[in-house]
Amino acid sequence: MTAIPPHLVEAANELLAYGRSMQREMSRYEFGIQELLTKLRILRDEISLEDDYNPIEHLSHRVKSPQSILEKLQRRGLEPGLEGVKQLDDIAGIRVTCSFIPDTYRLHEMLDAQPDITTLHLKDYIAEPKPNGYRGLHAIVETPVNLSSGQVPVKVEIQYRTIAMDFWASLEHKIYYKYDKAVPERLLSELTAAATTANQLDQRMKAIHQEVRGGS
Ligand code: 0O2
Repeated sequence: MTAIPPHLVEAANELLAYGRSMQREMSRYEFGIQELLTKLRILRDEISLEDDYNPIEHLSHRVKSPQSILEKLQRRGLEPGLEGVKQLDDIAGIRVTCSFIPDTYRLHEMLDAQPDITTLHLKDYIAEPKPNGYRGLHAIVETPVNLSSGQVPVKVEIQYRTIAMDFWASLEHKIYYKYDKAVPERLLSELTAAATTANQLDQRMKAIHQEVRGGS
């Protein structure tokens, strides 16, 4: 049997070590997500109990896929590697789908008020939608995760949307990929108009809800 040349063994070991550190880094994002999901579930259950009202319709989460990470690193002109990854804010993501617009702000404020959460960046695409009509409240937050080796801060992007905002964004996302990002102009205008309709629905549902609950 021919011996494997030492430089190849060394290269393989380096690759394995790199893979392990990448895996360790990615697992931290998953732990950060779990910490925040627990906080959001506690808020949901407490509000349900106190106010007899559930402000969260749906919670979903994801760690960005390697392909999506590579694409973003390329777009930003960052090195494809651990250092580049650390510069991205949305490797870990949670989506909070709420019933009504005020719930999105309320939940963000409640999380932000917790002592172990720091909001690093807030983008209010509800007050100022994107030109295509996209709406949502995006918060990049940092939370500590306690590992066996000590505490590490983890960044997570939380997107708060109403059901109507989420419905619109899901369809827009599907259309965008179906047309490989070259969506016909007519469909783009239709989508922007549909975003206005979704916003009108949100406003009307909010008004009805507030009337039913006596303005609370
Ligand atoms: P995924 O699969 O959801 O992670 P960038 O990410 O570089 O475009 P930035 O400033 O980092 O820009 O992020 P921004 O503007 O806060 O929004 C990023 C995320 O918000 C997107 O993530 C989408 O989830 C959502 N989003 C923003 N704009 C739109 C939009 O016009 N339509 C839809 N459907 N979603 C949008 P990713 O990384 O694109 O994808």
